[in-house]
Amino acid sequence: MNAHTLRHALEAIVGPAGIVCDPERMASYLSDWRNAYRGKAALVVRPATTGEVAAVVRLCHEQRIAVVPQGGNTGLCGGSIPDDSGTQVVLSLTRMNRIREIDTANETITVEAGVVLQALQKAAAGTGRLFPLSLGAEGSCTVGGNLATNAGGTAVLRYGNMRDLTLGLEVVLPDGRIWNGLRGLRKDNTGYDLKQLFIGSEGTLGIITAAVLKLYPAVRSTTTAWVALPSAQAAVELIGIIRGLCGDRLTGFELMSRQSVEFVLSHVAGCSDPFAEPHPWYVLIELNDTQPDAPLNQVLEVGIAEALERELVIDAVLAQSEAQVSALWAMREGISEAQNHEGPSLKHDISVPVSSIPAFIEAVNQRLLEQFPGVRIVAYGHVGDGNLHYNVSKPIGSEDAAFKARQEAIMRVIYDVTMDLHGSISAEHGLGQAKRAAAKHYKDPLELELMRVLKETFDPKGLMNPGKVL
Ligand code: FAD
Ligand code: 2HG
Ligand code: ZN
Repeated sequence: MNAHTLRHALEAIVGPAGIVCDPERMASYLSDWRNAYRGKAALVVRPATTGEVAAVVRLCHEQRIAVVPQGGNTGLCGGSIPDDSGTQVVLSLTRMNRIREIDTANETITVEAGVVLQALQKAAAGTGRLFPLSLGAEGSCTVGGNLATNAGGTAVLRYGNMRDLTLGLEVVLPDGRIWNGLRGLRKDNTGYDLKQLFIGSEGTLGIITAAVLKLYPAVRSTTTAWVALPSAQAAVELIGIIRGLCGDRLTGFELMSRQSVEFVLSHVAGCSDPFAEPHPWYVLIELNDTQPDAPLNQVLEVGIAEALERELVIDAVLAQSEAQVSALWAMREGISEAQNHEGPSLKHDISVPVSSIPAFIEAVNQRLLEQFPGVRIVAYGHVGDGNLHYNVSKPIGSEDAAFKARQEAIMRVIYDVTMDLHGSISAEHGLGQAKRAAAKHYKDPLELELMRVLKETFDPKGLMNPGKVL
């Protein structure tokens, strides 16, 4: 089928509003927001219903055309970007943006894959409930992308990641059949849990078109603190103290190195250092409660007082207003963007057991600075989940190209230590195209073999997001 015939066949399914084929309008679908990944496509198709997705996928299956699912295109591993053959079809889910049902008695919400995370949060809030997934890209990323990457974010400590928040899925399979698994059941032991195969599969097993997600009671009290620490080890001890006092009211515990904060102070408008002096490490702590006027400040103050006594904390401020809460979170959420202003950011989204975080940082810092003098280490992240974004920026004054040439060697140092500490080379961003080769190198061969068996079973023609994950 030539490009002209393909366009007409797809247009007959989705109508003219569902086709993007002029180069200017296609551009935003063909590269990511950092411009780190770029591709070409035959065209972009934007179906508006599950039936249309199924018909598009069926046609592509018959014609052996590869399909690249795309949501908000905020992913950090190039998973939603086509290759450079110009033959693949990008299937954007953004027109599938309906909230299908809110069942308050069952505490569930059924949404289509193209619903933007922030719109989902607002719909939940409108019923006095919470949808807890929260991340920096929430104004643009979609539920389908969150599911396909098993997104994490800043509230995983209390509520879990996307896997934990999902009860049912509707999926268009690679041959165009529709699997209706939209069940809102909290208990269902009728064999293998198929939805979990699609969650985190990054569009390689099928296209998620809708989901039944869990709702939680709205948060009515919040306390937020910005705390300076002498070391990462102190952060690990502090989280133990705070969790012991607060239990699951501890919602966020985000670690940031001084370098991370300095980048934000230099590049993100309106941010200012809460302390007069610089300190080696910071954590942003958030406690939530469903009770109004819960005494969270007092509990946190008790924890911080104990930590001060044990010299685990240097200084701390508790936010006194909504504006201060937002300002502290803006510092944390601004790191990713701020780092882009300092040249290429080599991203390493690793996890190790929480207890191994200090050993990880010490070993990698030492090896990197020995082997690559002057590199700037931007280590931060969801330390309560054992998840660090151990990103690296080039030495001041050096060339981007020279730095990028060292990418592989830098990555090896970081991933070798990660594996020594029984960790993972992707905690929450997935593999996409960025970490496909690394996964082949570092993942257990038996696990890879089983993944390949699954891929071949679901997608024997290899048409679903080829070149990603495996
Ligand atoms: P896309 O980028 O469009 O796609 C991501 C992957 O999912 C691709 O492989 C794509 O093919 C596949 N896909 C998309 N939709 C579907 C579908 N309907 N069916 C099947 N496959 C599909 N991630 C975190 O986990 N935690 C964070 O804290 C976090 N913070 C971020 C902060 C910033 C500033 C940015 C830019 C990104 C951040 N991310 C984070 C990464 C990203 O936002 C998430 O991975 C998000 O879940 C991707 O959603 P998306 O709709 O943009 O997906
Ligand atoms: C975060 O936690 C995101 O801010 C983005 O996962 C991390 O840009 C990154 O490396
Ligand atoms: Zn993150």
